[in-house]
Parts: sequence; C-alpha cells; structure tokens
Amino acid sequence: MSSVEQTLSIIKPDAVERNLTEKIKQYFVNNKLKIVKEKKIQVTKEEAAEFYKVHQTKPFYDRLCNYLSSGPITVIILEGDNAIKEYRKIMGATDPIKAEDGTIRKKYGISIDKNSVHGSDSIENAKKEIEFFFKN
Ligand code: IDP
Ligand code: MG
Repeated sequence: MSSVEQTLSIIKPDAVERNLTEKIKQYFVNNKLKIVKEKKIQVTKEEAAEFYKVHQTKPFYDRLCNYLSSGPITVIILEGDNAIKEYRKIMGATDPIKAEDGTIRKKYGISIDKNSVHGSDSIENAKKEIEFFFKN
C-alpha cells in the first residue's frame, strides 16, 4: 500500500559548505520526491537543541547541537508516495561508513557527525519537524 506523505530534509552545514545542495536535490528528483518548500537558514544553538530534543539524553547531544548551528543549512519539505521511508532509503545509514552504495550519505557523508543530511523517521516526527521550520 502506498500513501502520499511529507517529510523533512535538512542539508546539513558540511554539505551546504561544499556546495552539494543541488547535487543532493537531484537524488530527490530522481526518486520521485517532490520539493514542496525550501529555504536556506542558520539556526541558533538553542533552536538546534529544541529540534534535536529527542536526543537530549545522548552523549553526542551537545556536539550535535553545536554542529547543526555551525553554519547555513537548507531545510526542505519533500512529498511523495511513502516519502518518509523512501527518503530514508536514499539517505542511507546514519554512519556513512555503514551506508549502502548509491545513498547520499555513502557518497557525501564525511563522518557520523558530518553525515550531510537529516530525514524524519516517522509520520508523527515529520509533522513536528515540518512545523518547526515552516510554521510561519
Ligand atoms: P538519523 O539522522 O540517521 O536519523 P539519529 O539517530 O536520529 O540518526 O541521530 C541524529 C544525528 O545525530 C545523526 O544524523 C548523527 O549526525 C548524530 N549521531 C547519531 N548517533 C551518533 C553517535 O553515535 N555519535 C555521534 N553522532 C551521532
Ligand atoms: Mg533521526
């Protein structure tokens, strides 16, 4: 069964800095994920901490928040059939070393921190994350 979903993608600072945004967006187009909205922004450490709140007990939380707020990012709403799962598939495993061939993280990820992209992991989180960046 398929259902049209929206999911949130973030092109993280390491990828924006290396001018990979257009190349990464090509993966979306090639995999039938439509770009609904897009903007380039920079978040504060406090905003990053709010966004990554689900990870607040993790040992890497502080580093993660520093990193996301370290430079410009591009946030994108993607839409398509089973978009959440489909986008996670093309994104690849969290650690680029473990990411499958053909995935964004395999191709562009530098490390588990600088892994180039974020993607929502459930319908509920996708809704929350989209609202976080695009509530107006
Ligand atoms: P995901 O981005 O693949 O959904 P999550 O587990 O949600 O992975 O973790 C969020 C982000 O936190 C990851 O993209 C990665 O940059 C970072 N991260 C996750 N696990 C570790 C770790 O064990 N060490 C350092 N950073 C991590
Ligand atoms: Mg996650």
